[in-house]
Amino acid sequence: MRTSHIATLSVIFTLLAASCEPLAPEPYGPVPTEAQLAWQRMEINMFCHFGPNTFSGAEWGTGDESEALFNPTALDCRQWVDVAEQAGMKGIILTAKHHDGFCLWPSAYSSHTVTQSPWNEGHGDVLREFTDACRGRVKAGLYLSPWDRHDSTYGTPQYNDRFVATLEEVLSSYHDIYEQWFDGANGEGPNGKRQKYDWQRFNATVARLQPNALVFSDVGPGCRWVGNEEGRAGETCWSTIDVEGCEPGTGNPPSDLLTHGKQGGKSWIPAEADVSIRPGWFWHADELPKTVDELMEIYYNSVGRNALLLLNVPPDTTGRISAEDSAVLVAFRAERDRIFSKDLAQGAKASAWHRPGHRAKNVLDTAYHTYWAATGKKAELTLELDSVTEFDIIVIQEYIPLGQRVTSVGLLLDPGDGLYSYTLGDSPLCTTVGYKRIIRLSHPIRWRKLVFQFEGMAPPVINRIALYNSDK
Ligand code: FUL
Repeated sequence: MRTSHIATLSVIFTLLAASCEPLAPEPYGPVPTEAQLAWQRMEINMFCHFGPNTFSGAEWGTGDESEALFNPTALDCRQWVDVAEQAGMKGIILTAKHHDGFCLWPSAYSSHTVTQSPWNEGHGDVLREFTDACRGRVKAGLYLSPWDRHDSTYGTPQYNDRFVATLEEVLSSYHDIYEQWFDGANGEGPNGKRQKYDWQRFNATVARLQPNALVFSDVGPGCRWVGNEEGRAGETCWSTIDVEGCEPGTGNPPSDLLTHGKQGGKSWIPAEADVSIRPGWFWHADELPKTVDELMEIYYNSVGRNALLLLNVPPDTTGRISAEDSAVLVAFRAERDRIFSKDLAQGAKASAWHRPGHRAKNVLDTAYHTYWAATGKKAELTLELDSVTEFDIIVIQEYIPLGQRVTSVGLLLDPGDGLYSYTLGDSPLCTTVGYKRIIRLSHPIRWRKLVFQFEGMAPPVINRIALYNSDK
């Protein structure tokens, strides 16, 4: 063959190959950063409230309690990590400094720290032990309360300098931090004054020293408070929201807006649902953990509604997570595994109009980055199951790297003759989907051919549909 023919053929082949390449749809609206996506995929993380309150029985320390209070008898941060791993949690956030101002590390900017406590004869460092224990196993995050009831400069501009110096200290002395948790609480300091927090500087300090860390606050910028402490996102829950002019704490948007987010909002600030396994945030001898059923309800209302669940599990006075709490966490994990280990949609035939290369069958595989891309804002996807199947839970995931688009999902039960279908219920199955939506049906359905009806602000992009039976 002549060289010119070979060249022509190779151009044709290249063009053909290019035309078969799946063309990714354009992103729609704001999209998550890589760090936000990785964070959302963690799904359930652990919160650890630990400090002088653990020993005094208080929830909000006054700031003048003696450092002698802090004396865990058998601190074991590796045990926290063991429990988190067994419970299927991917990260742990520790209260390095709560409102009482006590620092769990030997801070150069405070004399109200572990150094002044009897624990390890003043040579201990909980943050060191915590971040070392997390390394390579789960991600570590830090809670630092700007509200400080101990610091004498609180209520003056010097306090902001001190808080920034403290942040710099913790963010540069330990390992990588995946989330910096800023509590919006803003009460009075020891001199009766309130502080005007310099949020811009606080956020910029995190961005400079831990560029991959998400900043949690009531209004982000990394992730936002869900607006309640019950672990409940809205039935409609957008990861988009408008927060211009808002500030954590005093300048918060209405909690309803935080719970639901805003369709068409300008910023991607997904919701984090923080809730405690016990009535209090800190460990108290007379309190008991929630039951598995209560935790499952929380799971459905948070992870199942496009939020991340941050479940607080407070270590006790020994410095370990109590046997009651770890037992219920292991049972909570076992219950999730029991329900969600067998996807009944596997083996089904999926069909729909689709953009080239992004076929309907992609909703059935477990690869994260393959998806079905619909051709219009209203789109149907048919799942023909192997046989008549009983299910009562439907899980749907939008491929959020291309934005959150879906505004409603309905389901038709097709008798298979193509002539007519039954609508399931009068209303759609759900409104928003987002990263993950878990729909619990009021009663199990036995059917074979299902037609999902999607509507979106832009053509839906779905990376997963799965069916489960909670009874089996
Ligand atoms: C609140 C605090 O006042 C509570 O003590 C707890 O730390 C909770 C997670 O945030 O704002």
